[in-house]
Amino acid sequence: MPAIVLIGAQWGDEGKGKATDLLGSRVDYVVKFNGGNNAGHTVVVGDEKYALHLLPSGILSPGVTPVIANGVVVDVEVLFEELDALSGRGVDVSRLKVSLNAHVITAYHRTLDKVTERFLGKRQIGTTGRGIGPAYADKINRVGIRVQDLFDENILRQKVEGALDQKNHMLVKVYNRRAIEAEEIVTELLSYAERLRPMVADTALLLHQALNAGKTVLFEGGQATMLDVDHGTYPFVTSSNATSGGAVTGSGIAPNRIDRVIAVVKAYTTRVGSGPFPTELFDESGEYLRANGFEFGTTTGRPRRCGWYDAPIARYTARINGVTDFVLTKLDVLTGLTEIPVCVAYSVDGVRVEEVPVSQSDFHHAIPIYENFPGWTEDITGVRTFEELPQAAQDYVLAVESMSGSRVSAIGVGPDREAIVVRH
Ligand code: 2SA
Ligand code: GDP
Ligand code: MG
Repeated sequence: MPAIVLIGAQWGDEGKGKATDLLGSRVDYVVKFNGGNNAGHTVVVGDEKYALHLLPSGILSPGVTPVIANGVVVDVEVLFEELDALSGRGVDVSRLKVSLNAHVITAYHRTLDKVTERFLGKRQIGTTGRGIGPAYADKINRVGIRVQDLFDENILRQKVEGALDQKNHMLVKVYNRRAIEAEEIVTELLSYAERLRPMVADTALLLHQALNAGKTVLFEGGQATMLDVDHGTYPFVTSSNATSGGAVTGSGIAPNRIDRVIAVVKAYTTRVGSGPFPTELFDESGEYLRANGFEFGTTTGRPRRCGWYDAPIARYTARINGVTDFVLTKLDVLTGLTEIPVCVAYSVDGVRVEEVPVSQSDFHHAIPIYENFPGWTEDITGVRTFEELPQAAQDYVLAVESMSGSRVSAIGVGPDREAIVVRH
């Protein structure tokens, strides 16, 4: 199993951090290939709780080499803060490698993210405000700053001046803000170079050589399929490819090297930020899921919107990503419900639809068609085999599996590292 891609199946926060951490002891490299410090992964190890944003979750496993690949946008200050916080808690962070081709998030990206959101008013995306969208926009516009630019003062100055030309015009004329001085940005970025130097590498080559040497590499997706800039609920998405294809372009390894695609899917659904969400609940059931599942953003602390499991979304995820295995998380959060509805299809303008509609307005209008499953009351957090689960919980998992287009290989039954039932 040399190359494994692990991605989110829904709108994020499915428990990818925990799933990666679980596989961590069996892999040699963990690679972050998209997004930046908008991600939030919570991993619980014994009594210790770690919240990771920019660093891949694999950093917590001794012996693993964590890699920040070319597809990531890096806020270097945040990178140093996370590294310091982890080493302060005794985690060895010395093996981290950062791609020379990764793009850098600067102060002007963070400013633009915030002012643009404010300007959008009712139409705002609900971004994390970390500068992610503006940094990717610069990458696509070919005015981005890459990690390698921090090691060449002349080039860096030219690039920052070029990037700020248009932005300052916008900031002053459209947003009524002060212009940003290129020299301030250059000085800040140059101050990172020395500390960054030992970490930087041609990570595409490094990973190629690792795979050739028979090493196991885990590609850890940030955000999720429904937040993917191409395949998600555009424009209410993040600005990167969070699907399995993003692991290829975001790391420089070839598609035919991928052996397995694991999608992490919650036993219900959550979303933070704006955008369509057919199974969203506005009643006490939604409150129940939020309270029991502790559904608050790891990065921003925002309450997450909660709803029932959406099987068309799981099938869509299976198709777009080539999912070989699902990890179904947070089954324990459903304990205590008398009845558990599952969305099996949608009704769009009175017509039954089995697939996620490609039209944005159809998806906005999609009304879930539910099938109800009996709940259970037994505490399942200590369960470690499928057969030990209450019959109703087993039936729920089997029903969800049969609707979702791939096998359920593991089931999360609690936040702890060990709280998992492995089936395959
Ligand atoms: P951005 O900041 O440009 O990526 O925001 C665009 C949309 O992507 C959503 N998004 C996320 N959704 C779920 N979890 C994310 N990470 C944090 C977490 C979120 C937090 O793990 O809890 O702490 O609030 C994440 N990152 C981006 C975002 O809500 C926008 O809808
Ligand atoms: P990620 O962004 O996909 O890594 O997920 P987050 O870390 O943002 O959110 C998932 C939350 O669920 C974290 O607080 C995890 O500790 C927690 N979690 C993961 N798996 C389980 C599970 O099976 N049961 C419960 N109750 N919590 C879980
Ligand atoms: Mg998260």
